[in-house]
Amino acid sequence: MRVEDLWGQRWVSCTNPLAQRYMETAARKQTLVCLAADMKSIQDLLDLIEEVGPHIAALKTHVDIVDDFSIESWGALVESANRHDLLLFEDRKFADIGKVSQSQMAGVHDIRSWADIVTAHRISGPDIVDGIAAGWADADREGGVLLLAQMSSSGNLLNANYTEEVIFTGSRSPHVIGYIGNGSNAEQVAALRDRVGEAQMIWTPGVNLEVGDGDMGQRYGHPKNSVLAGADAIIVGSGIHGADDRAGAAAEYARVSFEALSRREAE
Ligand code: S5P
Repeated sequence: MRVEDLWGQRWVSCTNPLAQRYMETAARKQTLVCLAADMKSIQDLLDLIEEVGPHIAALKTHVDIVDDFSIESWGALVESANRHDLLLFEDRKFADIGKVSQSQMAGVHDIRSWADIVTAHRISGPDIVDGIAAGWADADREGGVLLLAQMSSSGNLLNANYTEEVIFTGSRSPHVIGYIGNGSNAEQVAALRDRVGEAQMIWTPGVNLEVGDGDMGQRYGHPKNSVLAGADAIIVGSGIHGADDRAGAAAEYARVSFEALSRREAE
């Protein structure tokens, strides 16, 4: 299917190069899955990517949970992500002042040198986005920020007014490619899409084929409902890496998400 037919208005309006690369990859591989690869060793990460790589469109990491991290061995993960044509997304959830966020893009993990996308909270002020962008610029690279507009965890403090401020900031910055939305609640995703319009992405964690409460306050909605409500990527962790048949699970999330997008655009 042609990418413009699959994505409709989103393809036309959402012109950020990283967003366009994601949409092309998703169309070619027929999947909207961003894998939340919450593994604790580099070998576990590499094994997981080898198994599920063909069924996912992006790879999300938490580099600071990897026990045996070194910038040299991380190179193997970057190489693997490139080989599978995956955007590399470090879910760092930056939250400090702009200047410190710029420094945190460097440091031991040197996120600026390998991540295409990072997450950030808006809590400290809008300058955090410029700080992160300056971090990439220090490494002669450009990347995209996903601002947390909603969260999937129960009791979070991101209320509707806060979400509004996040979108106000994000819509004015060329560095913000979109938002994290609450995939556990399709009505919230639909409300977010109404406010965001067509020009930016919404990626939703808190999705699982088994809906309901997860561990430690996590909540899950169905990935199909999230995509029908306006999500462009589903962020799936334990639904894939916790499955007995990880490749089979990834293929199923790919099928469900891709079918939902095709249905959304046909309606
Ligand atoms: O609100 C959020 C935002 C994020 S980025 N809720 C989340 O769960 N996440 C991330 O999504 C979280 O850090 C984890 O990596 C992933 C969800 O994993 P799962 O195992 O619950 O699917």
